[in-house]
Amino acid sequence: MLRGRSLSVTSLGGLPRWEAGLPVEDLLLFEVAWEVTNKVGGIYTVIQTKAKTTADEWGDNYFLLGPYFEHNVKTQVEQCEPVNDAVRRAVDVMNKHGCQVHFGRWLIEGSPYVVLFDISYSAQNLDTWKGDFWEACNVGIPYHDQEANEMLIFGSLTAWFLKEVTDHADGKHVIVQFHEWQAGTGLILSRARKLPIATVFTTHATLLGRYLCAANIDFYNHLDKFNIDKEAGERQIYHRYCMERASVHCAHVFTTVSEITAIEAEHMLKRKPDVITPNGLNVKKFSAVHEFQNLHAMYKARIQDFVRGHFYGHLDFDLEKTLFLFIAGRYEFSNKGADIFLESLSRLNFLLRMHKSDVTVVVFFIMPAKTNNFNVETLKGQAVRKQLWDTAHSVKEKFGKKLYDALLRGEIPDMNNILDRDDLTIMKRAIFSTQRQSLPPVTTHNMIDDSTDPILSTIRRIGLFNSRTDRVKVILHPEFLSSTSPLLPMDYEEFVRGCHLGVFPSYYEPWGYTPAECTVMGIPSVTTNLSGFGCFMEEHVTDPTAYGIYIVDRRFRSLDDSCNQLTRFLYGFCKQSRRQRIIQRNRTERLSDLLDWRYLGRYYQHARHLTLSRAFPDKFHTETTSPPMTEGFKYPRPSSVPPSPSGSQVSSPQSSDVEDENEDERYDEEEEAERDRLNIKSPLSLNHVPRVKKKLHGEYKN
Ligand code: G6P
Ligand code: 1S3
Repeated sequence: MLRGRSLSVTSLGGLPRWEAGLPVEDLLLFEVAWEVTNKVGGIYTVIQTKAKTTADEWGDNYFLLGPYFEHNVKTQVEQCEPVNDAVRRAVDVMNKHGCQVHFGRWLIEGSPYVVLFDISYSAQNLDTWKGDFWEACNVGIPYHDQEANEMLIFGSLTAWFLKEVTDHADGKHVIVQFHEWQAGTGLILSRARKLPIATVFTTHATLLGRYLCAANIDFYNHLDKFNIDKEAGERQIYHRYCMERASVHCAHVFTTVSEITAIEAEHMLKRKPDVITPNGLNVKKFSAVHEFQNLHAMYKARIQDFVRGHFYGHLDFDLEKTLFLFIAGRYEFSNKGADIFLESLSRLNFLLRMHKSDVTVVVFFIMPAKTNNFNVETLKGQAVRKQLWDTAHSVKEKFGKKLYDALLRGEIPDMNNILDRDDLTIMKRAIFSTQRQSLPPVTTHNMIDDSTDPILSTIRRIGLFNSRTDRVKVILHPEFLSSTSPLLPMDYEEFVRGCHLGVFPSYYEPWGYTPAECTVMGIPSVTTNLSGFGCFMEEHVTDPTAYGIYIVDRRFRSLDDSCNQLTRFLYGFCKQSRRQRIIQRNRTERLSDLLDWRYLGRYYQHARHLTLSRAFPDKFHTETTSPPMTEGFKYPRPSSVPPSPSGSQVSSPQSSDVEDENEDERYDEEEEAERDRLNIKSPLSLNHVPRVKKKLHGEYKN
């Protein structure tokens, strides 16, 4: 089993100087990815968030290579002339030879230079370039696989560009990092043409891993048993698989984003990664700790408004005792764990009803699917809410004026007559408009594949229809969020901040940015020990649950047991008081340092050292390539145990069926924060307080 490399305690003191040993001014660094300026999935987040630290280190010698799409460039890129001679020359030469190569600065933090190739403009070369690719590696690409064809053009343009640059690099050594199979053809062609470059290939997910997991195969227990050629062939991705595997083996250095994907890569791609490069984020710290708590309150109010409209006529639950949970991401039903989440929600619903809980849980599924726009009932809900608001407002105005006039006359108005018949009529009509014949909808859009959609089908099976008696309500929003939406006008970050818990019980998740993003915003989340992020947290945080990172065991337990564990996490979360949630959010946010590129960037730096030493051994020596510090760093258990100050919520999964009913009032947030800061053992530590044991197993059957 591969061992991860831990951060050193000392590493948290400031920016590491890994690049200090490298003469950056004598080098050029290129990173190639299909998602440069082009948001498709997680690789965009990697590149975009990392840009600032890399640009800070490399300055004008850092370039990102990606595809040109007019709408992306118009909104994100400021076109300009290259300053670097070799790059300017390469762009000019290619443009003179009938290509369309654009150069500019990507308008994100760090404003890195981008070189963008117009793929469609060079499409007439496809057949010739297919021939070249065959010559290089004997991989043929079928004409009907449009995506693979586009990647071939992208790769051919990349290799051409790198050839022009290296021909005139003026003694500078060139490092090129290629992300994922889509960028891999550029690597294969560059190596076949023996370009003098040091290469890194990074895989963010293997093709076969994604396909096999989505097919509900017991993937992790059979890693060494798959006939991989056959599996790829049966799924008609053999050529893509060959492109991926060839890229992996052509690279001087092979990296991947997590240990779990390293193991997977070893089996699926037959090479053990040289370096694991965990994904980071560009973390922005507020100067005052309470600032992110205020944002939570502010955005929660916006979500509450939406819920008021969505559940009009059925708003018989207390919004102050309502928790907002969500799952978000690429719509891969079982890979992203939507299946087990729904099952757990059904069990949670049962538990909350059985225990007559006054808590209501509203769960959002933000996963894009094919739709025909918003459905009428959902839009009507927001219109009804608005109408009620306007009615209340106009009656309030009249009431206020009458009251004011009466006070001016020195009278206390007769409260029985302060509202006239018209006011009562308007209010009655407003109330009548909230009557509805149907239950609040479980989806906000008209789904094209309504009858076969996996989320809707499961909702039908488990019967979570938003009825009055349900304590768990479900809303599928099959479109990414946008601040310009007429329904829920919030962008993703605002929405996350307004929620209470992100739930991402993935089965296939090489890294998993969604829980990481929650963490840096101080929102607790659920992840799994099959996700790169979950494993990373397990490794670096002594008691992740204490910090609001709930890790579901999907590796060593049956599906049903994992489901019970998730239910237990959710039920425990529902039993927390507001004060306990606030304390937990403070703790969650403290982990954000661990996820900052300023620290995690060192693994990329190490990969660059390593590739230079392998590609140019005479010039760069191996002793400069030792891996990042390995003495283990762990976030300690918060000093004031119990870390998860909840009724049923305890620090670690093993003991999570222990309860303490009376903890609620025992903590003072400020006091605790100060104790943590000074690392003083809490006098209120409940380590020794007897707890009521309660078995939750067996209670979940509907
Ligand atoms: C933040 C705000 C508090 C608010 C709390 C609600 O901490 O600063 O003013 O009371 O959020 O927390 P809850 O978990 O109930 O949404
Ligand atoms: C992949 O994107 P995905 O959601 O298809 O790459 C991401 C960035 O490395 C990673 O976070 C994710 O787990 C992978 O699956």
